[in-house]
Amino acid sequence: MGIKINSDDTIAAISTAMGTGGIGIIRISGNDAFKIADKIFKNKKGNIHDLKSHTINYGHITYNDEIIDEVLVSVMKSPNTYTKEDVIEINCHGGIKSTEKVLECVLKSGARMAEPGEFTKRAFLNGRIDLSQAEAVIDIINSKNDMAHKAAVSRLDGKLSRKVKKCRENILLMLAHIEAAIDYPEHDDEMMTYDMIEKGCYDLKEEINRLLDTADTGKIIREGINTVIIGRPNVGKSSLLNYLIDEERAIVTDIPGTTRDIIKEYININGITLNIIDTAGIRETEDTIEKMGVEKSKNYAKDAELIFMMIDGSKELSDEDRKILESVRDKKKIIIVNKCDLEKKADIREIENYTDKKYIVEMSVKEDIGTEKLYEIIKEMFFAGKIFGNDDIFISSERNKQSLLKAVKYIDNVMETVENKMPEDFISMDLTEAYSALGEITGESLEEDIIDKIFSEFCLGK
Ligand SMILES: Nc1nc2c(ncn2[C@@H]2O[C@H](COP(=O)(O)OP(=O)(O)OP(=O)(O)O)[C@@H](O)[C@H]2O)c(=O)[nH]1
Ligand SMILES: [Mg+2]
Repeated sequence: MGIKINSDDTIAAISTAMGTGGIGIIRISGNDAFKIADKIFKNKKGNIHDLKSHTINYGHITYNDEIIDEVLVSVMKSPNTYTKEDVIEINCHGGIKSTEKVLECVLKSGARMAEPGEFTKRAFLNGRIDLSQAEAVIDIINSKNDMAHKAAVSRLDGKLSRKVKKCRENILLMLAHIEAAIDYPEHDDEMMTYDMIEKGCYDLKEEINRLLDTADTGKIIREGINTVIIGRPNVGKSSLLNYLIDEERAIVTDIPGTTRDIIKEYININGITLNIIDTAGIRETEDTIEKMGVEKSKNYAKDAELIFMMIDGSKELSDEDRKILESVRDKKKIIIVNKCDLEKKADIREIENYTDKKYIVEMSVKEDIGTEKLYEIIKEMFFAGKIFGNDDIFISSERNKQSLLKAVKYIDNVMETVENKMPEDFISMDLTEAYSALGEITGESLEEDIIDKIFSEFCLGK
């Protein structure tokens, strides 16, 4: 399935989102991009080959003498293009029909439909960007909040790549030193080699661990925090959801048992995304539908990364509250004591038995009291109150994390070998493995099918 670097195919796809819009863009890339465009693009200035590179040109797409659309065509000659190949971008009128018809003309004139992510894959295979930068492209497209966007842009700029490359260079230096020691044993001062390797590994491990430390934060920034609101019926869970997303999304009534099925939404709070779920109030019930909802609530709570456990502060704590509190005792949670606009009946000291007091917030969704505190707690819980700068690098993909962990494992092996004064060949072997594990991040040492899989998760036209 993989497309080889020497593929002669010229590929094409609609690169803008499907639907109606101001402009739709059809992108063509490959050796025949200009030839194909020439067949269908009529303009006053002449052939595409005669046009200056990196210019935008007015004209019409025509097929069998029929005018298909009025367009602007960008002509970009290799190698300074997205894919490093000849690239044509046809800007036509946005609209499902116009873009589809122009694409159809392009395909009939000799281009092949691109696979998802194939343009970016070509940029990678042609050496313009490495794999971590290619992954950053898709992260930029998918980013749901400012922080995720900023982190992805910094990765596209090559910040992570440069760091990984530096580590790999250091490993190569160590390998060279060992090779020399093996080839010219008469010049080798064994102690010096071991000392040098030990110091090198120590520094390397520190550098990699620093990156690994960012993995949890990186994942949260990229994917958001999976948050579930739970509590007894009628405490105000759906009201909180509606408040947070600023929309009347969930039905709110004063009848306990209003929410039956779960409702998923996502919200941004100061750059942090919460993937939030409102659930059915948990209670013993004979109602079949409600019962199913209650089961779902419990299951979602089990898998959540953060729980908003809500209590009605205007009522005394009930056994049902206690049972729910107990069931989430070991989870990361914030206990929200709602309806603080009414007279307080719930005993906060008893609630403190279930969590650190700093994670209890008295709120009134109705009167907009306590939300700022809620946001502060979340920030403190997940980012330890840290503010991130432009230079921060985050490991946000599980794939990258696994490669780093693998590298650390081999470096540990090397350190053990050195400690036990075992032969230098062992060191070379493990260092080579660590070198290759790090290369997986930039894509220099990855199997083709894994690379294919990564790009297949891209969207069409990118
Ligand atoms: N006084 C007061 N009433 C509130 C507050 N928050 C919610 N309510 C009211 O409490 C009632 C229940 O609110 P919901 O948001 O439907 O409660 P729920 O927890 O989703 O209930 P179920 O879906 O039945 O589990 C509604 O009448 C809300 O208007 C608050 O802060 N103060
Ligand atoms: Mg509800």
